[in-house]
Amino acid sequence: MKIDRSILSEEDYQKLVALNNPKVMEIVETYANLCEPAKIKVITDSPEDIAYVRQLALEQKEERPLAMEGHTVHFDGPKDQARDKKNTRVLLPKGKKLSKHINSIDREEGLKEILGYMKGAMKGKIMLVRFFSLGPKNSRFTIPALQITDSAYVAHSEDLLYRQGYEVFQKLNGSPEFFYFVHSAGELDENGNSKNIDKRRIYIDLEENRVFSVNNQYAGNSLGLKKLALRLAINKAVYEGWLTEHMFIAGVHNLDKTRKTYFLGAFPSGCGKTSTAMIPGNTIVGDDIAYIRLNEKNEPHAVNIERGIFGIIKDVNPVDDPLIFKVLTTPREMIFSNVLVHDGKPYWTGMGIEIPDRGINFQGEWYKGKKDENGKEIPPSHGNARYTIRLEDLENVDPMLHDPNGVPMRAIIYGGRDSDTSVPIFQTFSWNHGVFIGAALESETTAATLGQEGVRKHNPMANLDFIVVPLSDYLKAHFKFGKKFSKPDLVQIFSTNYFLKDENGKFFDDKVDKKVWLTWAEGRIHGEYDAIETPIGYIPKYEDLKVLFDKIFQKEYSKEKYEKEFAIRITKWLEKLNRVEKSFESEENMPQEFYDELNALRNRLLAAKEKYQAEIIPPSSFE
Ligand code: SPV
Ligand code: MN
Repeated sequence: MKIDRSILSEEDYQKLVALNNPKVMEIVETYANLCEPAKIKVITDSPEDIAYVRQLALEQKEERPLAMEGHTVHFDGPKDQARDKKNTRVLLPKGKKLSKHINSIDREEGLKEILGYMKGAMKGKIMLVRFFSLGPKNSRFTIPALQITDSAYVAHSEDLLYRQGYEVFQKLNGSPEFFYFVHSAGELDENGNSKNIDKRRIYIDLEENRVFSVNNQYAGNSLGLKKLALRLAINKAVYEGWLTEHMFIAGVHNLDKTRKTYFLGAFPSGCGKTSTAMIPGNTIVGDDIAYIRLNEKNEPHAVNIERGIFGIIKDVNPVDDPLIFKVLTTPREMIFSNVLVHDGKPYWTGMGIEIPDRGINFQGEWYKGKKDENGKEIPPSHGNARYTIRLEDLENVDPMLHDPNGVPMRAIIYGGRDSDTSVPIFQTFSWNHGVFIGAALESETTAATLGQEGVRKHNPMANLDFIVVPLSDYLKAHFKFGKKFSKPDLVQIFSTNYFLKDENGKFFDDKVDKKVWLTWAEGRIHGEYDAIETPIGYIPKYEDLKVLFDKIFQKEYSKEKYEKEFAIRITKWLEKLNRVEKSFESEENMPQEFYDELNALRNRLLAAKEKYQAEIIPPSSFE
């Protein structure tokens, strides 16, 4: 190893040697020499090594202790509060092409740029070398992952969110088959935040299954295992015949708790994915990223590649999210990020108690009415402030979380933030119809990415930010996957919309109402309810929803409301189809199934418009 041995202790060196993996050695050597850290620390799965990282985050002031035992807070810089889509690019080798929706840069040019930014980026800092397992260990789903970072916050977060994997690397027997991530927060300012935000870059190198990330700290940009690994895994899955999705996994229970059916669901960031996975009465396997593979009987199974939640904290309160709220307010190891801190206690918007009018937040010293440089009032906590916890800390964690075989997938939900087009829930007619509905997903933007909020954007499978292959290849992989199932109807695909508004601009539904839609969907899979066939798919019958609202919430559900929210808005749907068609217009080699489904849906809508001579058709018309 050609490395300055004064920065690597014999003990740490031996931890690397024990892996007997030439590629690991080469990577550590390369990036130690490039980034020039003052010290290299190799972290195994041992409790002492794990504790070292936790302690280092405090010593380096990347995290500060809060009053409650185990709780810490981390602040990202004012301009580093969400994923940076603009500066996240796929390194594109000469001659390769990608969709216009996917940011890319010539591979050689990009490598030169980002490795240039990484040169000497760890001067005076400690380079941490960490090993993880994406997915349960000892499983055909497992992908080993190596993280190099100079941020103890990044390494600590990953410890809460992922399964430790030094042991997995030991079992690799020297194989070079793993993902790796090199991150540096870069030069830091007096608050410990990345200084050169204009040089923030996240570059994805599919040729080498690696991602470089520099001059940032926000987890969605910095943590290799999270959205950076998601991108590498999508590429791997699409060409190997399985799926990597931006999906939660949950066990949906029927009301008398005699049955559990596993649902997966894709929602754009900030659109109810975690809260759907956390519906009371159900169990959670994961809230963000799933790998889905067929077993030997051609039945799809899914695993959560994570073991924790990096969740949006806004509006987490004892009424809407009692189980998460309890975790956030009791002693345990966990990290708050970008909340307001006053007297050692964390506060956030929508927590259900009064927030103090001063404290420390992501902008530093904060007081009520304080304005930013553009004269805009600074909120006490950022809209994308988050908590990082382990799933096992939740009472409703599913017992199959670490099962190496995953859980059987029986349903998928696609849902976006849609104020005026689709109904609260419908069931698609087939796998292909469902894939089309996923591909046609649109959503109004939220605080989870930098940029304006509330703009309608096309977001296929809620995965667009992470798709690094031509969209046509990605969709083909979906259509193909369903064809292999042992039975064509093994998986049912549903669409939800929690954000539909009435004529006065008010949400039709309460947040908690999603339990009714999910309970209905679970029943549909087991043949419990009849449904109404409409041009967009099967919708629930009023009588069934009335009973469910009564049983679950002892709430009256009026026929009048049902007729309004489940009306088929023909014109709005046709407009949506036009937008989606246009969005895919420039894609080459689109799968025929996509156009078959698009045309069939459009024709069904037009036929209904003709038959009922109306633009908005209430559900009773279709009965
Ligand atoms: C998301 O934005 O989809 C998240 C949080 O899950 S992040 O880590 O920023 O991706
Ligand atoms: Mn996500």
